[in-house]
Amino acid sequence: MQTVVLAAGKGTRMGPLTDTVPKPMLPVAGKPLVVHCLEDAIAAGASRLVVVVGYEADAVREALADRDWDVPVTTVVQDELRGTADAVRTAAPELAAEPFVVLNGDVLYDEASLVELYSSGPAVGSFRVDNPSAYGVLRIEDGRVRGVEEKPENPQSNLVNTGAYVFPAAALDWLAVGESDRGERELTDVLQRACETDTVTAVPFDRWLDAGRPWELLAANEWKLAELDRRIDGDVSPDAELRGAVVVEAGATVEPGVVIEGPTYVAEGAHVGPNAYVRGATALGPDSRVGHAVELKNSVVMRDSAVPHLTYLGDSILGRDVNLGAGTAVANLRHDDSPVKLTVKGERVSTGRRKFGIVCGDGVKTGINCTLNAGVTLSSGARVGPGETVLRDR
Ligand code: TTP
Repeated sequence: MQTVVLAAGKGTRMGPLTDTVPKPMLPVAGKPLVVHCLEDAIAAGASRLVVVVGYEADAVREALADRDWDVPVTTVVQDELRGTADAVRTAAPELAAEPFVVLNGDVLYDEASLVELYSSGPAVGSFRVDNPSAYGVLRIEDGRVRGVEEKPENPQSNLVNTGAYVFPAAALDWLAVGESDRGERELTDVLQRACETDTVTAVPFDRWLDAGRPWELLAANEWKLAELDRRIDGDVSPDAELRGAVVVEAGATVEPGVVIEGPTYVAEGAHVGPNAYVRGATALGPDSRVGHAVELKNSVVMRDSAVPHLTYLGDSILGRDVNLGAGTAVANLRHDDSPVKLTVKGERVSTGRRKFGIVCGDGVKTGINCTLNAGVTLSSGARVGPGETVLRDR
C-alpha cells in the first residue's frame, strides 16, 4: 500500500540534540531513526513511500537518497509546520487515488503489528498505556473507532493513538481541515471524518515507541540494538574480548585490553581502547573515540565525539563532536532511587528511569575531573571548566 511518512517536525522536545540535526536523522543502532521507520514499512507491505520533510530537509533528503530501497521513495517538502494533516496534504499530489497508510517517522512500531495494519481496511494503530491522559485516546464503541480525544481528563479507555493509520482513498479530499485549538491542522480531524463515513478498526500494537524526548531516543536504541546479530567487520585486536551481540563495522578499530559487551554497535571509523570497558546497550557513532580506562554503559555517542581517558559514562547521550575531559564522571542514579528528571522545553519531567545520566548537545567540552550529575543537560557548545561539579543544566 502507498505510504506517507511524516518527518518534517522540528523535534523541539528532543533539544538540544535537534539544534542542528533533525530528529528523523538522530542515530538509532547505527541508522537514522526515520530509516528504521521506512525499512519496517517496506517489510510490512509499503509499495511506495512519500516522505514529508521540513526542518533541516536537505539532511533527511540526502540520507534517504544515499540508500538503496526495494520500493520507490520520494520526498516532498512541507515549507511550514502547519500540522500533520497539512503534511499529508503536501504529499497528496504524489499519491494515487487509492487507500494509503500514514506513519510518523519518529516512531518505532513492532513488525508483526505493522503487518497487521497493512492488511487492514480503514484503521488506526492503538497501544495500551497506563497513563492515557498524556496521549490521544481512542474512543471505541461496538468494536469501531469513533474518534480520538486529545489528552482527556477522564479517558474512556487506555488505548492510545499510535500515529499509524490506514485511510480510504476518499480521505485525499478531506485533508484541508481547519486549525485545531493548538493552531495546527491535525490528521486526527481527518480520522474523525473517516470514522463518520467508514468502519474504522483499531489495530492493537504489541510494541510502540514515540521517540520524542532524549530518554526515548535511548529507549529506541535499546530496542533496535537488542535486534542486532553479532558481526565483526572491523579491525579487532586478538587481545580484545567481544561478548555477545557486538557489531564492529569495517573501518572501526578495537585495541588490546578492550572488553565490549553486547548489544553494542561500533560504527565505521570509531576507535575503542586500549583498555576500555563498553557495556550494552551502547551505540558508538562514526569516527567516535573511547580511550583508556573508560567505562561506558547504555549510551549513545554520536559521530566525532570522544571519551578519551579515565571516564565513567552511563545511560547518557552525547551529540556530535563532544569531548569529555580526562576523569569526567557522570552520575546516573539518585541516592533516593526516584526516577531521574530531565528538562524538556523548560520543565523538569520524569524520565521514568531509575538510571539516567546526561544529555550533551553538539560541541560540548568538559575539562578534566568534572562531575556531571544525573539529569543534567549541557547545551550545544557548552563548556565545563576543570574540576567543576555540574548539578544543573547549562
Ligand atoms: P510532533 O511530535 O507533534 O512534532 P515534532 O516531531 O516536531 O516534535 P516536537 O513536538 O518535540 O517539536 O509531530 C508528530 C509527527 O508529525 C512527527 O513525525 C513530525 C510530523 N510533523 C510533520 O511532518 N509536519 C508538521 O507540520 C507537524 C506538526 C508534525
